[in-house]
Amino acid sequence: MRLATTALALLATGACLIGAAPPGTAVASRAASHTSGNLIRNPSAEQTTPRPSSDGEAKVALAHWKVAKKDRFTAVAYGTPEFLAKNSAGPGARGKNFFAGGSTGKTSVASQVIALKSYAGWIKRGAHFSLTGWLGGFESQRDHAVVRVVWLNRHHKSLGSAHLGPVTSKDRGDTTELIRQTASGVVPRHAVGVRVVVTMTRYDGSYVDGYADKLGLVLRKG
Ligand SMILES: [Ca+2]
Repeated sequence: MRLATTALALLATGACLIGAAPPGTAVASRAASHTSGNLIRNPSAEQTTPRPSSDGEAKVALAHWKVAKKDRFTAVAYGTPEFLAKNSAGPGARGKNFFAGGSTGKTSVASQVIALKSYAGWIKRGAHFSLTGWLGGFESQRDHAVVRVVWLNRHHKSLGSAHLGPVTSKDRGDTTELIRQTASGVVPRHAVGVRVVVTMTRYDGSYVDGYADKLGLVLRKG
């Protein structure tokens, strides 16, 4: 009897502790559950096979990104000569690599499609999105990067889009660097997916010097 009473008391204490989380904790976890976290996979060009070449010229495979065979879209390591330096203006916690257009061609494109099924409830009631990324290029060359999100309905047709960039050589003051860009809005109500497309375009030189890193797409409950 005595044991049973103690067990019950412990159970009651346990239940009480679970129910009595500090107010700050409860607020924080509620807020966190109202945002999706970054939906873009391999958003910072860190997952590559193999590692970027020492001259930045080789095409490496980027996990989760689709790149056409003819395209040279790739990842380049910070600090590669004639590219972004490790201390070039750009994002903090940038990792080792950034996205680049690659060694030849006029344009280079990488894309990925993200299913939004888990957020159907939010989207129906008007979810907000925030698209962020760091874009740039090389010295005075006009090559640039654009990041576009295209909202897709269940027939895979576009419901609208938003984009970042381009950041021009003038924006960069003819410096090799990355500048943060943002876009936001409301997710179209019939969206069941979103295609993220990174396009690098060359105007000068032979390398497609559109650069990008640390891309983010976050949904927020409306
Ligand atoms: Ca990176």
